[in-house]
Amino acid sequence: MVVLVSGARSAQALGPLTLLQDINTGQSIVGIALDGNGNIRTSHNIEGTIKTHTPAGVQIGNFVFSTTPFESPDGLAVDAAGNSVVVDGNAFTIKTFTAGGALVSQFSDFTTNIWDVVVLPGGDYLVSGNNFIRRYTPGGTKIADIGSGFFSSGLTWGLDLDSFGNIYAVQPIAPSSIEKFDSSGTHLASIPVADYSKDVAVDNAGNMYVTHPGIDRVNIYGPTGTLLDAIPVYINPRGIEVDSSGKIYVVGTGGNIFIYEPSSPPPPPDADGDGVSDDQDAFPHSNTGPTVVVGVCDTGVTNQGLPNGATFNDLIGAIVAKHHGDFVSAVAKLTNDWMKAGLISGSQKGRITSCAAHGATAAPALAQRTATAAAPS
Ligand SMILES: [Ca+2]
Ligand SMILES: [Ca+2]
Repeated sequence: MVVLVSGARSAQALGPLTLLQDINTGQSIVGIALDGNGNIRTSHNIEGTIKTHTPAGVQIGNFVFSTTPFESPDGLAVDAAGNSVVVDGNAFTIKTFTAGGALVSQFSDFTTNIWDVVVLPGGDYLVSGNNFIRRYTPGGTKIADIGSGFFSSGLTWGLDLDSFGNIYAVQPIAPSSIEKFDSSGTHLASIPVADYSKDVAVDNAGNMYVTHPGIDRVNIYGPTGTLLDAIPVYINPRGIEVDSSGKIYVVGTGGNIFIYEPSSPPPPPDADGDGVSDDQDAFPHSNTGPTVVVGVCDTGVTNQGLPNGATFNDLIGAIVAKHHGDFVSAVAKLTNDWMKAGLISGSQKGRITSCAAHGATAAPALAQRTATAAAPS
């Protein structure tokens, strides 16, 4: 038997961090993104270039972003095609380049500075600016305004997404915080962090890695803001990324790309928090209610989790029945199996099958259950 844990993810001990690489580019860096091949793209604000390095530190790309000091690359992202999407902070423009540096498109819908950009799974861009996050198509059509009014200092800097598509945005000036929104823009939480923060990266477990340039430090916070660790980073850390294996990439105006590895990498995503990772879970979004409920009938029997990530309610909900009699016998078979396995007693089996047999209340819910079970998860 598996004991279900609550849906909230707990803070993970990362263990001591090992510095794997120190790549000195010789040029001040503000933004960083990882491409689909694990290579590192960086924006160099003083030199006006975008560079690509392998994780081993070999430079494999370098193109001129701008030759005028009034235009300067800031945050950057890499889209699914491998293009560099770059914030031109001073020119209030988003510019998209091929990996080789050919300009693909650009747009400006801004009257003040913009700071960071992320590419959403569907290809749209999220852009942070003074007191806003906005969603655009790559062509520059505004889709949505997110977070207006949540940034009391009037500034929004670094952006990142977690493995569930939630949005994290840095409010940099004191009192500094990470503002968290769901993928549709609903505000979820305001998480206090140390003051004067620049960028944020989020790992699989929901831990947040925040650069604090004023104190030359990266702080690591658990999902609810517990300070887990602090890394001294020389000098002036700005952009930060974390990859799916838990490696941390930090850049700063000192010109270095530092790559750290935690001794205990974060666990893979587990959306329903039942201890079975999404890729192993028969029901990644389990019904984890406390008791077995059939239709509108609460059996009072504990809703247990099984080793494959299914719960009793998941299995009952997944029954596809032609008519009510079919449904009742499918429930009887399931509960028989559970009783044989020693998971429930005979009287608990009786309570579940009795609820299933209550045709008058179970019938309307049956249609809904069947529709849900048939829909792709
Ligand atoms: Ca799970
Ligand atoms: Ca599950």
